[in-house]
Amino acid sequence: MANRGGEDGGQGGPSGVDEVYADKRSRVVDFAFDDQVAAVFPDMIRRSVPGYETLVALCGVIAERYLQPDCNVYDLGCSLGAAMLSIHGRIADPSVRFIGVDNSESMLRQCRRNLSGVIDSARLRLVCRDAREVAVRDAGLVVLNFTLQFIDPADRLDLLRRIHAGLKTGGILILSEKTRAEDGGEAGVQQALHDQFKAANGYSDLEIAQKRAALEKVMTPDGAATHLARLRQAGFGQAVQWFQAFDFRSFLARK
Ligand code: GEK
Repeated sequence: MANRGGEDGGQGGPSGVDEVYADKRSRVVDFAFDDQVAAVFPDMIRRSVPGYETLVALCGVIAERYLQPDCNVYDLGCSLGAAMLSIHGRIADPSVRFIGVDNSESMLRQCRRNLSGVIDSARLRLVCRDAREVAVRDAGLVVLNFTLQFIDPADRLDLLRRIHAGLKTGGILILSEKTRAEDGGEAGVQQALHDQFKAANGYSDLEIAQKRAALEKVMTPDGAATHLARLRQAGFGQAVQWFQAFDFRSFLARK
């Protein structure tokens, strides 16, 4: 991950508008969650991930249904804290604690600003660390929203096993990912629809192409069947897909 927003980096637009890939680059470097991305991230993810706002809001509803008292809520790859804000908005119980983890200092700095004054600091811990190195304990809910896809595929099962081990009985994992259609024909349709979604949100063909090139080496999506099989292998007796918008899906797994 080499893009530090300098050298051949693009622009953060006015008031948080994503223009990171708007200008032609002589060389597209690997995507990184740096200061430039953190400054425009809410706009970037809303315009790039179909259904993102709905999915985040529904995380709060799911928490309301399943969360037990006196437990930890982990958000691994929390970015700016959207899922924690959604869950906190639905869960008034002061015995529930929030632990946000992200390995990008830039993202976590902005997350801290977003959450301070909203979630009581005594109930909130923000940790700058690799999700693979975090000990999960007494968890009622673990959120992995669009994070596993950035983790080395060889490490994914082990991470899910550790999450399963750290969940209380009855605790849940919400796993949201861009998925890869396993059928070649469907893959083409899904990619065309995703491109259409981004174009409808004002991204140019150049922006779409440069962003895709930047993500190529750092993001590795799996198929939906692979996710469900891996969740079961990790020990989750129950795992279902509860959401889909084009190729973006979310799974709910219960211990
Ligand atoms: C949201 N969940 O708004 N360990 C910890 N964090 C990581 C790792 C890792 N190994 N790899 C990447 N990240 C958020 C959106 S964005 C998804 C998640 C996207 C972090 C990375 O720094 C970034 O903040 C986040 O995972 C992925 O619902 O932009 O497509």
